[in-house]
Amino acid sequence: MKEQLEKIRQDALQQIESCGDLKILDDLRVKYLGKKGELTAILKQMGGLSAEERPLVGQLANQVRSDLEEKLTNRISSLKADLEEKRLKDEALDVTLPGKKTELGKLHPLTVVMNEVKEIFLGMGFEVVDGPEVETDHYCFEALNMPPHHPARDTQDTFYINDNVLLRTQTSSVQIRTMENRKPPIRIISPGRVYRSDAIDATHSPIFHQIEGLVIDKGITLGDLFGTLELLMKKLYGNDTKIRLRPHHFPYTEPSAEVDLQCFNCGGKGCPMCKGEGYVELLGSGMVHPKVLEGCGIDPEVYSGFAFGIGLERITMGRFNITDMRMLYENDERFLNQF
Ligand code: 2U9
Repeated sequence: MKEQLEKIRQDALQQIESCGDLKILDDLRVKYLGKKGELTAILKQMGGLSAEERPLVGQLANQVRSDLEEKLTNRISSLKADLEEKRLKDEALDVTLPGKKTELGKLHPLTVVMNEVKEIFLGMGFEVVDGPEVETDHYCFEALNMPPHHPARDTQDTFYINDNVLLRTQTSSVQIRTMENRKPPIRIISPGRVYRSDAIDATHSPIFHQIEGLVIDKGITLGDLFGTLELLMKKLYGNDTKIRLRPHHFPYTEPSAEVDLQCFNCGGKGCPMCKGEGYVELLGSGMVHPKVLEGCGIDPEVYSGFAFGIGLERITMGRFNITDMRMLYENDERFLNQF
């Protein structure tokens, strides 16, 4: 039995000394010192010893137990000290290092201009109204005085989902929905995403943004349209900004007019920047067509109104001197960080 005790002591001390893991150390403690451990198993055999041997073997067994407990305790303390030292080293924080700069996000240039235009119209007492992007033929074409065979309905211009459902080509559908549901006076803008079946290039995108405006009341004139758009342009481009109305045709307005911005570079004389025109086309507008009013239950003999449509990308590209529309959609931080 003495030999067994000596063997346990040697084996256990050697395993404890070479162990680098607290969990394994605990397993060794259970293996040798636990209730069902190897040392306990030997002590259970002491009943068979003679009266002379029993005290000697008992003393040796107690010595082995205290040796192993001392070794275990020291080894556990040493491992814990090593772990603590490693933790302190790993988590060491050099407080003299400069702080990590928090990158602040920025608004996209389209959002900047969209917000500016919204603020200008809110300041004029307009309300911002939203509506569905998936529209029906009625709200996109029919109610805008574009009968079934009108070219604007051609599939190459419009994303049709089925014969009657499509992606809106302009936010005019929101104006129609508003006119159907409200009595004049109406003074709204409807900003938002619109869709045209165009190939993407430097000046076209199948998805782009519009801001349309609509004013319906008694006695609204072309002068009100001009004054509103002139104020918009002055607020966007500065007080010296000049605009002109140029006759045009849209099915949903009569009379219709393109609105041109006087060239900043030549003051209207004509230069390479404005291709000799002296003006740059910026948006479309007109007096709401009586058929459109009637279609929404508004009596054109009592009420009149004007409407306009602004392409947000065009305004934004002009504002920030962006030459390729695709840059606005590529999410390239090298481009976007300039604004
Ligand atoms: C209703 C009646 C009339 C909105 C109008 C334009 C002229 C126009 C274009 C500008 C650039 C679309 O984004 S764009 O390609 N829009 O030229 N839009 S008048 O006329 C309306 C709107 C709603 C009920």
